[in-house]
Amino acid sequence: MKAYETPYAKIPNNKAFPRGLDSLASGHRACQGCGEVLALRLLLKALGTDFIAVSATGCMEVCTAPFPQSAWRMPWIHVAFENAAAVASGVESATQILRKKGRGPDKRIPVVAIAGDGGTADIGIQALSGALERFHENFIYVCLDNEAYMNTGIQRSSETPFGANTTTSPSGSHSKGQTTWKKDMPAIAAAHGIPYVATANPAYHLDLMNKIRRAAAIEGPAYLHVYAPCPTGWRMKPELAVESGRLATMTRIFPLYEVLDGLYVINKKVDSPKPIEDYFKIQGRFKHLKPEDIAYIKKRVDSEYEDLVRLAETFPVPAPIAAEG
Ligand SMILES: Cc1ncc(C[n+]2csc(CCOP(=O)(O)OP(=O)(O)O)c2C)c(N)n1
Ligand code: SF4
Repeated sequence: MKAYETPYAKIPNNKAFPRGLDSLASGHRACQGCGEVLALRLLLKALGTDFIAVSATGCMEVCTAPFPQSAWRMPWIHVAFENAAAVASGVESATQILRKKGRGPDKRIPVVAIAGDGGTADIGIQALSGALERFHENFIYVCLDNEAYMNTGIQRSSETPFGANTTTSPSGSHSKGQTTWKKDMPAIAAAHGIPYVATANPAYHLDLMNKIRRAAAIEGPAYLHVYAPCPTGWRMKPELAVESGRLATMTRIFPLYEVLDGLYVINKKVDSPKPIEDYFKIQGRFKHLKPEDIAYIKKRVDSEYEDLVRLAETFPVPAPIAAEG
């Protein structure tokens, strides 16, 4: 029981955060209304500056660090598209060795790898799997999932949702957009038996901030899968990023949950979901979908949500430790 008591005992739910300097400076170059940079800012604010960040190539790296400038107020390394997890795990091992030799800081320094869905679920998955398996003590991996390769021109990834129009999964007379379902990265991460896996969404900002702090508090690798609304790639009005985040969770498309040493906790139960059409109609990438396509997606979304509920109910986390809804 102790292993999964730890994150909640250290970081309780809905803890308020002090106002103060953002760890990500203003002045970055993300698009207007970008929900991904909002998520990144909240994550970094929750962590402070006592950590080391490792960024794969992707929107957040491109927008925050055009040489010679950087918006990152902590040690930050930009690595190649495919190897954020490998580099972060090497840095983590180096900090441990220095600590043991008495040459490093006397406290644990989290090393946080940050990558997009392409950098995580596609090209970076081998490095990620290796890092999770090596069980680094202070290793956190954050996938900012904007559901396509955005900074290179909205190409599909294995996280692009079924039916979405991208430049490489176009909709038209012979095609309906993306033909595959989202790769279930949180389940893949959890299958490595690591102590902490969570999904998060910047529309639920305290939940998101507490989750990264829990990830930093536990000893062992942690994986966070973060919903990252992208007005540009999703063909959505810039003011709707947070609204799309709320709808994603309230329609069950992006459920909020944690996996604590293999035990599932749903953080926001959605017993009466909002109509899934509300989510689709604000995003141009879904505008070609027909009622039968939407009915198919709804059926599958509901069935996956029910699987999650079953997982959470079959092996429940003891009540005092479970998250609030
Ligand atoms: C080995 C390699 N292949 C391709 C590229 C070109 N490239 C850079 S970023 C990127 C897409 C990144 O997509 P994602 O990880 O989803 O991040 P996003 O831009 O959407 O935030 C690609 C294809 C590269 N830099 N290195
Ligand atoms: S393309 Fe999307 S994720 Fe990238 S900076 Fe623009 S809005 Fe943000």
